[in-house]
Amino acid sequence: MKVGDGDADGRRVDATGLRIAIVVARFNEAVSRRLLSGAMGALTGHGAAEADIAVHWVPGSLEIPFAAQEVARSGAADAIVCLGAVIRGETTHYDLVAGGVAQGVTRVSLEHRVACGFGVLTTESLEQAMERSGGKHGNKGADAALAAVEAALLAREIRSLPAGGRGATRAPAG
Ligand code: INI
Repeated sequence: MKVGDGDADGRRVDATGLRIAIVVARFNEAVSRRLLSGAMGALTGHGAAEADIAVHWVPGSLEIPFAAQEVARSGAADAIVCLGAVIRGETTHYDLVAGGVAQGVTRVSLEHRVACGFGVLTTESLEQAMERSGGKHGNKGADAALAAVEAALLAREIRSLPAGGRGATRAPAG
């Protein structure tokens, strides 16, 4: 198997033994709880032990990057799943929150080299958020959880490759 190869559905998602942190925003809590439920179900359904999953609540999605950063700095998690719901409503605050959380989580992931799944919904309405948190458009919490596991396993695999060895990236000759 080459690095990045998947199983039948294209994913490598055996979460057995992984330490996983879920950072979830209380804002729009009804939606967040559905995302959390989807994430927990996906993780335990793919082998993660409940005892290996820590759930950290934050006030709103803007606080997610900070909490994710603290988890990453502590070294307590192999993967971090970020969950929240940013719903446009009538406020321009939406754009600040939606942009801030996406950029912040990406930054934490890259700077701390920890896999982060992004399950923060950005929707026009509560109805759309419901549809994406266990409704007709699936559960983005579950998707984010599996994405984080897949990325964590990929990182583990890449880091275990011998430097300059077979399968590692090399500069082309000449
Ligand atoms: N936080 C959310 O998670 N979703 C939202 O839709 C939202 N809106 O629309 O304002 C929201 N705002 C709160 C924000 O995340 C912070 O908690 C707040 O600004 C305090 O720092």
